[in-house]
Amino acid sequence: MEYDFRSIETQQRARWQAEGTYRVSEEAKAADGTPKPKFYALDMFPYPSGAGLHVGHPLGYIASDVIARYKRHQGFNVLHPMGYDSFGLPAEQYAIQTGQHPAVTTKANISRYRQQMDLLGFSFDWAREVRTSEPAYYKWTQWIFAQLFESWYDVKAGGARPISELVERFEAEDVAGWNGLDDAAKAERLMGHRLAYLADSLVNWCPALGTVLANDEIVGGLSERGGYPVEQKTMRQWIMRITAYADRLIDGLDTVDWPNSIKEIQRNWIGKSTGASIVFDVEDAQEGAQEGGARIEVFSTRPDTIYGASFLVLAPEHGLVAAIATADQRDAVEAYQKEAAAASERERMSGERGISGVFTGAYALSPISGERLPVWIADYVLAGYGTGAVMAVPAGDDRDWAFAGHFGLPIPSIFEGHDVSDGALTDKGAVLQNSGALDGLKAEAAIGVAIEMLAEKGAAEARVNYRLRDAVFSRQRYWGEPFPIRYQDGRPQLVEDGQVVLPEVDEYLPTQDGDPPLARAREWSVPTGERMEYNTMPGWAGSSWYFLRYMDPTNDSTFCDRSKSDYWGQVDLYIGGAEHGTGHLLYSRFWTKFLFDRGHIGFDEPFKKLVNQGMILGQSRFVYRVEGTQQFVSFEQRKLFKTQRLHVDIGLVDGDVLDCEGFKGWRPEFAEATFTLAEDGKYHCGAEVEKMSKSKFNVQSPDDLVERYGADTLRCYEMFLGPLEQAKPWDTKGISGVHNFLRKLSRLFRDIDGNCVVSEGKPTADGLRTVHKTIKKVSSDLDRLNWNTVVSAMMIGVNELTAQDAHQRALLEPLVVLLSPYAPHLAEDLWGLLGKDGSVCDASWPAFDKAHLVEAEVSYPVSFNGKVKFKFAVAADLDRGAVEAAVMADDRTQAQLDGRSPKKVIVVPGRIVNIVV
Ligand code: ANZ
Repeated sequence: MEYDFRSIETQQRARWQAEGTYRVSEEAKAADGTPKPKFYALDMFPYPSGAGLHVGHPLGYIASDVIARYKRHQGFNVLHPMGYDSFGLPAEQYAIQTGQHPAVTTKANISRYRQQMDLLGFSFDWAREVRTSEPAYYKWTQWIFAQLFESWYDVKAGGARPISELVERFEAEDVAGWNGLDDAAKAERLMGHRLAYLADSLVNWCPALGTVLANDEIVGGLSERGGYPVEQKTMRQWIMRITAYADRLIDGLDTVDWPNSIKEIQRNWIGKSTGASIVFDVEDAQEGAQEGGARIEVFSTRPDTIYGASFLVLAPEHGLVAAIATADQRDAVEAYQKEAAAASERERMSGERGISGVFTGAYALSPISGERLPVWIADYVLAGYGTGAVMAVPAGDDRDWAFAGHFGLPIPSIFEGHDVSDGALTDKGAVLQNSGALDGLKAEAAIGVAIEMLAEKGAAEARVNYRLRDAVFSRQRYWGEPFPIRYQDGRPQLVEDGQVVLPEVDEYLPTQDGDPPLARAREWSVPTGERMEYNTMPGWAGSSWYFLRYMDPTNDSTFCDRSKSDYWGQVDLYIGGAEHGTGHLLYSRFWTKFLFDRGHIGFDEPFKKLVNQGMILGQSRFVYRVEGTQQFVSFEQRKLFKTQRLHVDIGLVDGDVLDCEGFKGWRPEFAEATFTLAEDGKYHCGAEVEKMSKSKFNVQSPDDLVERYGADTLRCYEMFLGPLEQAKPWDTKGISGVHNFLRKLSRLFRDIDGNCVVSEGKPTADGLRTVHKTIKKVSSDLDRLNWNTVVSAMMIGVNELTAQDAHQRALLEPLVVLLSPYAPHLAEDLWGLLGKDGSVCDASWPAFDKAHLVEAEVSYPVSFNGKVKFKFAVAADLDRGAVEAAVMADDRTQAQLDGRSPKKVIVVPGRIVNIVV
């Protein structure tokens, strides 16, 4: 057989394993003894779910593997590792239902993933595998947490510093009476500076999941996982002071080569706005107000519009509301507060709840004009943003304008030529009027002047505000990293040796008192009066630094030796889904910057280049059940009845025709199914392209395809489907074509009986041209990360060589190397057939030689009076006169002339010959 892919693939994989082909070492040297340059190609590591891999998963892994192999051919020392993000909710949910320890399920899932990945011939160095749920790994996640706990952000120095330095400073300068404080007060003060700190915070609590969720784990007001309702609740939580890094997280984006869409998502998420905080005194503050009268501080990006402020609005949760509300408004205010608490932040922001608000009865005084401004509460002002209070400028802000209109509040006109009944004018180019000293200025100039004027009265200071919040880091779950924290006198202390191993519990549920599952741990022995931290870390903890651990995976004295991280440096190419823009990709940048600040690594952005692979879509199939019956009608009749559309496993459908017997046996509830068939006697299913997912029964497992066509075919096919970044429907129609390409390629090397047909003869000029054209195209496509067009270039090359009956070694050797990133098993096999020592993986990438690209012959279309009559091939280096002479001497020309002599012969060198008669 010329292409026995099954035996080839099994053999080559065994060989790679035996020879350690994919082991990498920092010591790698080039043939001449010089150190090789490094290249780090990384995939987002998977969460090992119970469902195994479908064909959408390996798409990114294949793409990164192609580049890893390409770079290795080019002489780079390539780090290309893989591991598992193995803490997480599904294993825990399963544990709750079945009592099965999450570690057991996780282990089983991992071995299934590994089996599937092994089939695909990746060049991963498995000796570097990491699993975030292994104690030897999370020991260092805990260590990083401890470093964060022991650090503060020194704004002057522009980075994180040890908290001990802050203590020294407090002591030396007796800052704010530090030396007189007792231990508890000191601890509390330091908590306000630590980068990992404990605080009461308003969190997104999901009762159904029994845990707190981060903003990016909530979609449309519901939990991303499971779609359960989420409510706001105050809890004492570990929090990461990511806001200290807000500016650097924005600036760093300019230094990385990422898709603009992801950079924009991060910029918006961080949401930097510059403006001022302005204070308004409350008139006749009610009883209980702060000494000296209540003051409302607002945050505004447009302090220049202060003359247009006609009322103030506080968030319903604002701490001053109770103090300033007048007696006759108190009931209405409290009722409104209750109502607003029930709505999510997103609902409040979107305005979909309509305009609502209540007057507090109090008035504040404008610091600039002394005017009395009524103070309202309304849910469009968010408690957690800025100061939770705004000065409302209806002429300049849409929401303020709508609010003023709704409640009949004044809309002062502050912009020249602006009719306030038309709506707010948000354009910063508008010229101010009725604004005292600001008249005639535009926002750009007026903002600074306004801040200065207000600052002189002590009523304002410039301020930068971020939408980004500090990140809640506690989860009330079992299957996560325990904190290296115990409590003494209610105060958190680091556990001395850093490591706390996840303890056994009898049930994976909260306790009766509502404590997280870890409170059930029996084996935790702590002195009386102490307890361990019961929360665990969130899913993003382990994944924020895993790319570093691959560099030094077994070190048990440090998370990653500095010499290793200096050697490998940043990830040169990171491939993964786009859905991690505000989660993983932001948090890992934050931790990287922190580790850099503290001198543990030498770079402060983790991923130099990022590519987001598009989603693979599945072809779903549907059956139509007449409601309330077991009668299924074929697609054509679905509208004749009241029918329910149900997903059916695509394995039971051929084209659109259902295997009815198979369907009955598929699931017990369909055992009694009866079918109304179409006119052709078949049951036709409906079809739709949707996300590939197990729940839609449209999943294609790579295993079946590998079994049928081989891993090399699947690899080439997945790349061939289209540009990596695009979403694309999965369709196996073209896979046999790709398989035939590999078979055809094999035939250049072996005949149908498997005998080697490679010759030692001299290659033809045509053969050389084909090969060098292909080298050129494949190299430049790979340099530009155009994975898909490489496959078509290779196909064209192989077709040409086949037509040329080319079997010369000099042509086939470079071809094998070009093939190797895409079809490594076959390439390795053919490399052996060519009698080469060592692995094809170490072969140098072929250089292309321009000289071979020059066409040896040119084929001229020959026209008579403008009509093409035939093609005429001549040597490319003939001059105009020689071409004319050769054409004229040809029989076909003489036949066309039929005895006439031409009036004119026009030769355009390299292009056409036109004969005018
Ligand atoms: C007066 C003003 C006049 C405003 C004007 C805008 C236009 P960004 O860019 O999103 O930071 N704001 C402040 N805190 C708020 C809160 N907690 N909830 C809702 N809105 C709040 O926008 C900041 C602007 O949003 C601030 O500037 C404030 O309204 C409002 F012509 O102040 B502005």
